[in-house]
Amino acid sequence: MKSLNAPATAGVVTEVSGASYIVISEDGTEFRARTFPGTKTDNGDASLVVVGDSVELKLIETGTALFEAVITFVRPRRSALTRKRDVRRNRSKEKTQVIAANIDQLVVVVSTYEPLLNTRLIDRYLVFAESEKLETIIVVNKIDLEDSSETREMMKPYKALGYRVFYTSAEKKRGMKALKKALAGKLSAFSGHSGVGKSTLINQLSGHERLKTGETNEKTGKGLHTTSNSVMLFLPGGGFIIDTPGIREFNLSDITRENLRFYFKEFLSFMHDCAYSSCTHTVEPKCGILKAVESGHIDSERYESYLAIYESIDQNS
Ligand SMILES: Nc1nc2c(ncn2[C@@H]2O[C@H](COP(=O)(O)OP(=O)(O)OP(=O)(O)O)[C@@H](O)[C@H]2O)c(=O)[nH]1
Ligand SMILES: [Mg+2]
Ligand SMILES: [Zn+2]
Repeated sequence: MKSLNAPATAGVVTEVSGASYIVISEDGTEFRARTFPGTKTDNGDASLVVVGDSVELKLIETGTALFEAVITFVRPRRSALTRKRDVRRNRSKEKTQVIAANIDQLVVVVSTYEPLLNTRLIDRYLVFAESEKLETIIVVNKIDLEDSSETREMMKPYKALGYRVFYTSAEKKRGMKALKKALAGKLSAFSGHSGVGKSTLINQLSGHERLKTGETNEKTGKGLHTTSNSVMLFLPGGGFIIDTPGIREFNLSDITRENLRFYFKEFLSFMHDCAYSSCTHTVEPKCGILKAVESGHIDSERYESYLAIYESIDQNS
């Protein structure tokens, strides 16, 4: 039994359920932990402890107690995958909810069909990843349902920009080896719409049927939001993966209309052609970006995404 005065230890949060956390210490021991009013942190987000957090623990008497440790300190986050709670009227920053912390790599998962491939969402993720300087890979799952040249065509601009694209079928176990290699030795978070197959892929990759997976709606092809909490799993061969709940729309709360242009990396080499230094690349004459779109140097779908995100950013926020 661990004694009350056991030395403090540190670990990583792998699971959150209500007010209870699973923390794996540096030597691989698992603890059931909780926070207490004295839990300290310098992180400003609404979420005190999330999956991926590095925390300091104080062990407590186990005996009859439900918990084996209390979290005394949540260390600063190196990175954070966030989403905004649906509180339209109160758009304060405190409402940003962290889904996963300290990730090295963001894995954007889309599916070819059910739900249908959506590059607008990919572009939102990429803007976020560029702004956070996060490595990103794109996974196109369910290639057993549809693997047309159109699908591959849609992904060409991403490859041209240097993003790595993986084609998989979690169902038919295709493309798993290459994906596994890209995840080795890193902490990666899988994110994407509900029903694209994130949990199914992670079950395949980790070799356990541990995560619950769900059907997609027959009529709409949309997922049913099966995963409700983030969970971190070990990848045999090295690396960790965080499964996250399906998102409806990806939050870009820290992006402004002014800095958005810097996160479309293909814009960078054409911006100096704009007549105005404050060019928004929407309606201005002599705009280097618009010219590049017309000449085909910038993909028009990517530009449409820029406009859509630009429009969606509240100027006053
Ligand atoms: N045909 C086909 N179906 C798949 C594939 N991968 C997953 N599915 C199915 O898609 C449905 C949704 O899969 P999940 O893994 O639950 O999707 P998810 O992305 O985790 O969804 P949320 O947890 O709701 O965000 C399930 O019925 C899976 O069996 C695939 O490669 N091919
Ligand atoms: Mg899931
Ligand atoms: Zn311009």
